[in-house]
Amino acid sequence: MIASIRGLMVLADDAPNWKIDPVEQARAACEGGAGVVQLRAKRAPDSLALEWAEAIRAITREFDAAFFVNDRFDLALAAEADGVHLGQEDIPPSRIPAAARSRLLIGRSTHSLAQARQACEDEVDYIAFGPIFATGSKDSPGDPRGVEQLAEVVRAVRPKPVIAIGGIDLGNLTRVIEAGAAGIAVISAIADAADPRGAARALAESLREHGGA
Ligand code: TZP
Ligand code: MG
Repeated sequence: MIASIRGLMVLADDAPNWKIDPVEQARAACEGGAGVVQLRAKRAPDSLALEWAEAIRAITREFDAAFFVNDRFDLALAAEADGVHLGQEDIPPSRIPAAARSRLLIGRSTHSLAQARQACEDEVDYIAFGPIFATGSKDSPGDPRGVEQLAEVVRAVRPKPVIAIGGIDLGNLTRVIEAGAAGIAVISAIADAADPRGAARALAESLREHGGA
């Protein structure tokens, strides 16, 4: 079982605008040195999402990376993922059945200080906070929260790891790590890159350099 979630988390996403599918995104992420992959299948039927999850589980095992499934603890269990990532509109962490909880880590998306504090009370394993910057990768992402709010959340939930998300790239990740984030989660920085593996490597290296890995 993974001790703590930090560093580079790549969301392998099934939006049709990306040039490569979630499994290819996951492979590029792992080859580039990502420590965590999260499958974010918002559109695919369950049977295809499970196929992707099983393929990504095999790749992450090969690279010793952690694997999370977005939204769905049933798919996470079926694919033997390390954890499930729950948004504010998903089943609340406290309602995950104990038998599933004992096998899965839980990440929680938050968009405010109050939600982050609640996630802490729910004893999740990491908190994602964002969007930090503007992003086109999520429907209705809300206003960018910025690095000051990120720093406030980090202080409020310490020592719980906070993963920053939303519009993060090589150009702004230093500010995110300086604000105290334990890591970053990205979609377009990998899925939309001309060289996804190289993009993952550059992010992972920069994170290590700045103490965020
Ligand atoms: N949650 C908050 S912002 C976001 C999600 C899933 C999208 C992040 O994508 P990108 O392309 O890294 O901005
Ligand atoms: Mg969700």
